[in-house]
Amino acid sequence: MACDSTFRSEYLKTVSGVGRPPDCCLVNYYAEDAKMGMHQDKDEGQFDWPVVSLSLGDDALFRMGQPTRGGKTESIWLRSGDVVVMGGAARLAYHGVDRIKFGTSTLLPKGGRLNLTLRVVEPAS
Ligand SMILES: O=C(O)CCC(=O)C(=O)O
Ligand SMILES: [Mn+2]
Repeated sequence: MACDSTFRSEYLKTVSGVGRPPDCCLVNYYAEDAKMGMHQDKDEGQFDWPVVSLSLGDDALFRMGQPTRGGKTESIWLRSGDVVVMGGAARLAYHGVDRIKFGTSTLLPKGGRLNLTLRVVEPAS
C-alpha cells in the first residue's frame, strides 16, 4: 500500500520517536472469526526499527509474549485508533490476535477490523 511520505515520516516520528520513515505498510482485515497466531515479525531483514501498528474498527484481543516462543504473555484489548509500537526489546517479541469483538465499531460499513503495520524493510543504504 502506498502511503504519503509526509504522513509516514511524521507518523512514525510521533509515535515511536525515531527518524526513519517506514517503507512498507501491511494491511490486514479481520472478519468476524478472524485471528492471527503467535508469531515474530522477521520478514523485514533488519530489526533496528520498530514496527508500528495501528488498529481501526472493531476491538481486538492482542496478545504480547516474549522473544522466545512459549514464554509468559499479556493480553490487551485494542480499540480503534490504538497504536502499538514494537521496538527495542519488544521488536522480536511473539505476538498475535486471539479474536475480535465483532460489531464494536461503526467505522467499517460491514464491520470487522483493519490493522496497518508500518515497517522499515529496505536495508540502510
Ligand atoms: O492485527 C494486529 O494487531 C497484529 C498484526 C500483526 O502482528 C502483523 O501483521 O504482523
Ligand atoms: Mn506481527
